[in-house]
Amino acid sequence: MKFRVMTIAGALVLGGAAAALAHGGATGIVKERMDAMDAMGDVMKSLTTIMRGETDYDAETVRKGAGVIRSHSGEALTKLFPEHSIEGPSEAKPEIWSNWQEFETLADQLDLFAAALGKAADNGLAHGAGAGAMGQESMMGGSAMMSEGGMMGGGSMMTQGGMMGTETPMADPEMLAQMPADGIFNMVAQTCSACHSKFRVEKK
Ligand code: HEC
Ligand SMILES: [Cu+2]
Repeated sequence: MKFRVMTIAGALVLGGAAAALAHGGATGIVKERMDAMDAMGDVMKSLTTIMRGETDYDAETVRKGAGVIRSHSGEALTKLFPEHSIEGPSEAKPEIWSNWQEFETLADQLDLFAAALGKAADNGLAHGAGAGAMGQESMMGGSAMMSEGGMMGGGSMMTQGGMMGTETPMADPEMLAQMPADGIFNMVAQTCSACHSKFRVEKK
């Protein structure tokens, strides 16, 4: 008994140390934004299993997750990046501040897509609940709409590549809210990646 308690306590301490190490001992605003990013990472992880059909579809979970992402996007995100705040273990690139407009646009895009995901939560998956294999396929393809043919009612929405380009105009929120949840989820995920590939140092 005593041993077991000690083991749990030990695990807790180790867990804490691992978390601190993961952030490389970051403090202040750098730690704050890492924590915010991690919170979004956790949401994306749990929503991924839903979008792939590996977990039962639950609109409320999707809505809540979208809300968490939204709370860390837009201005909430950009205000965690005061000019040249690259102390210690930060993986932020200096390009953030020489391309601030683009960085801001991506943060706003995340807000837009997260809001749309919240609204689209009730739409469910493109191929219906339980279509695991298909869901997976759409995750991989990065575009659920592709295989939906005319569902989105127009070719322009299909070419997501163009749409995710940072200079492209924002999509119409009403239109986004009509999308299957996994489709808009992919757009959220692509926004994370777009910003990371440009503004975050690659992990060694
Ligand atoms: C507008 C740009 C931008 C967007 C959008 C963005 N990130 Fe980040 N993210 C960053 C930057 C920059 C860093 C590096 C921050 C640092 O180390 O100082 C980062 C770091 C992270 C980290 C590592 C945190 C750590 O502990 O060091 C995770 C996880 C992460 N982001 C997840 C996400 C997820 C998930 C999304 C989308 C839901 C997302 N990010 C959207 C810019 C962005
Ligand atoms: Cu970290």
